[in-house]
Amino acid sequence: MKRIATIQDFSCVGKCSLTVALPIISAMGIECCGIPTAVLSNHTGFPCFYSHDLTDDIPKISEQFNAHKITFDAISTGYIASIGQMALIEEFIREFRRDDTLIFVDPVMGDYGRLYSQITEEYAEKMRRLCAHADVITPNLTEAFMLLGEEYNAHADRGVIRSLLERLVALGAENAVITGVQRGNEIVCTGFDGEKFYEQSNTLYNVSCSGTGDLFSAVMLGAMVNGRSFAEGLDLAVKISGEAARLTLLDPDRPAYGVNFEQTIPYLIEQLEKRNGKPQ
Ligand code: PXL
Repeated sequence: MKRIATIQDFSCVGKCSLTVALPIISAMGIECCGIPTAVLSNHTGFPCFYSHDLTDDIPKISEQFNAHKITFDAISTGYIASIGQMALIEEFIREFRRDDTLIFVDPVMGDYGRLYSQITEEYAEKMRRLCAHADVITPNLTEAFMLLGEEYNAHADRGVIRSLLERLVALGAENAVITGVQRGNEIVCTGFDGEKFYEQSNTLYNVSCSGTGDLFSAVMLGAMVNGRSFAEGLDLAVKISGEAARLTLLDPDRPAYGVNFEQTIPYLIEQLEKRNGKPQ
């Protein structure tokens, strides 16, 4: 079985990060080793939250992984709780990266032109460095502008997106995706592999909730670890996050609690079976 190490926070309430990545990657038939960067009572989108930073635990966890000779087919990162963790995560990647290990960085920093609580310019600078080590990065539009040190522009057209992608790849990542760009009544994700652009769109559902980007990344990562190409991973991730947005909108519970990924899992399995054939 393939094995992924994913480094992001554990938020007890408000579906995002590990509580989304673990079930999704498991449903894709991959072992998921979650390394928590922090434990939060609830994600930072709530008016207040309790956060217990786990920076000092990261080297102790990797020491044990080394002692047990644990290897990973991919290492991914999501929300990183503090700047001090960036260097430790870079160190983790250096230690556990083999020639064929996929490094997948979701530079979680903000959305809709606004940065999440606790994210600073210095944080963005460190995130830029982390992205340079990656095979795939998946910023949303806010994060793409932030990585490039540019002012946010919500009305980025296709030309602007392509130019951002070219400059993101020039930062050092092999492949980049800009997720969740609104164009009319569609939501568009565009990928760039250094040569070709790949555009995938879905119906725009008028719902804003935490975890949609984390779900997108988990699906794309899982698909690529299962041997799918960058373009195939992008296609699947757009389909699954679109369906999750549709189901979240139908859910009478407050979307502040996060994306309805749970009821999207049967659709994910259906899409995987369509692509791979049913397991015997
Ligand atoms: O989904 C992004 C995310 C992840 N983790 C935490 C967050 C957020 C967005 O608000 O607060 C803790």
